[in-house]
Amino acid sequence: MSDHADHQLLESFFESSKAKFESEIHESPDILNIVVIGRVSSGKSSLVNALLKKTRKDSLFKVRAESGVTSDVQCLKLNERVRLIDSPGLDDVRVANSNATQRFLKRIDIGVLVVDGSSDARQKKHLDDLKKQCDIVFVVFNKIDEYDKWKPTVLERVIQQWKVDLGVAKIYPTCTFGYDPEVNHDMKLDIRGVEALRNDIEELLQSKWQNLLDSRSFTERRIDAVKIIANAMLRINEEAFMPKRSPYILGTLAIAVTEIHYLLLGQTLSGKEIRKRMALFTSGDLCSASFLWYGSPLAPDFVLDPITGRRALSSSLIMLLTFVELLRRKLEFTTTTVELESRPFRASIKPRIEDTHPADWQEVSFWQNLALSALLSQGLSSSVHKP
Ligand SMILES: Nc1nc2c(ncn2[C@@H]2O[C@H](COP(=O)(O)OP(=O)(O)OP(=O)(O)O)[C@@H](O)[C@H]2O)c(=O)[nH]1
Ligand SMILES: [Mg+2]
Repeated sequence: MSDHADHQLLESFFESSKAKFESEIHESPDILNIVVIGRVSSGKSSLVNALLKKTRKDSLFKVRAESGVTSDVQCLKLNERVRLIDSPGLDDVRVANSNATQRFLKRIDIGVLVVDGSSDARQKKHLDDLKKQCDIVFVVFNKIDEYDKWKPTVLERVIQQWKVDLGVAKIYPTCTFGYDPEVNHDMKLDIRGVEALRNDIEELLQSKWQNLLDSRSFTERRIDAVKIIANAMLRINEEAFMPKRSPYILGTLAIAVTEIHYLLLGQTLSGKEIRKRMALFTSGDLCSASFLWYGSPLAPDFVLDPITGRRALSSSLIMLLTFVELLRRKLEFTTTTVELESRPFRASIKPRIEDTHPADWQEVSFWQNLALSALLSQGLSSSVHKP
């Protein structure tokens, strides 16, 4: 990780001086969206101000006693990786406000659902909608000051009822009173419970963000991995149609595997480790690769064998792609993982090589395109962004 990234990681996301409003929300796989949603006037904008440690004077999000104050999704970029978004109330009588939030529900990584008052069925629906879009939802029970005049057990019972009705184990009781500029000036800000929520969101962000960093730096290194694979494949294309091809191909594969390992993990592998891992590709369903070890018994010296030549190409490419995928996903190298992770490559690579003319195999761009598209479709189908 770079010094810059280290520094950013230590910084509180909610205290970032670089925070700025964005007029448009661009979709980006590298940015985490934290969205605060909830019923109209539940205190969403107040909560966002409180999370950002704002005072009444420098509050960023408008707070008023009337309902429907926030009429559009408002987005604040906390840093290069995290956005905090305030949304118009759900169930707003102004349907357009509510719709703006409904549309936005699709792009959420972390949801904060704000509820207040007594439990009601609509909130369960909002929670279910939110859960469909993101793995993590913090439920906040706001306006606890409204229970100050009652015995503490009343608040406890109300929160317990919310927990049961929403089916959640944890609810953050908060107060975010005082951001409305029209409150009496002698009234102090009351932001009880917000710190506990902020700490838990920050903790989660650190770990989620680390995952994002990992996947982003993988994205940057993937292109170098593709170059290593394409160059190895060019060489193997020459070797695959040579008699007694095996030691040459194996040598080329071993070099490529070592380079890929170093590129992705920053560590070298011993010759023994390399052989052990490559041998995994000769067992089970992958025995088609075993020809690599022995050469084709049908191909005496100086007789070219196009069928095993082709097979050597596809098996080699599948092996290299599987190596990248196992390293990216930090999986152990076992017969099972090799078998599983190579399966989609086997399905896609073999026909792509069968259907092309041998002249194509002499082009580095052919191998680059093939490797990149295989890795991309594999990356999209696995859940690297979700810890
Ligand atoms: N008593 C009490 N009032 C609060 C609290 N938090 C917010 N309010 C008040 O509730 C009203 C609505 O607050 P907002 O923060 O604007 O609520 P919102 O959910 O953003 O509202 P919309 O954007 O209109 O959906 C304001 O009058 C706030 O002062 C709280 O913890 N306790
Ligand atoms: Mg609001």
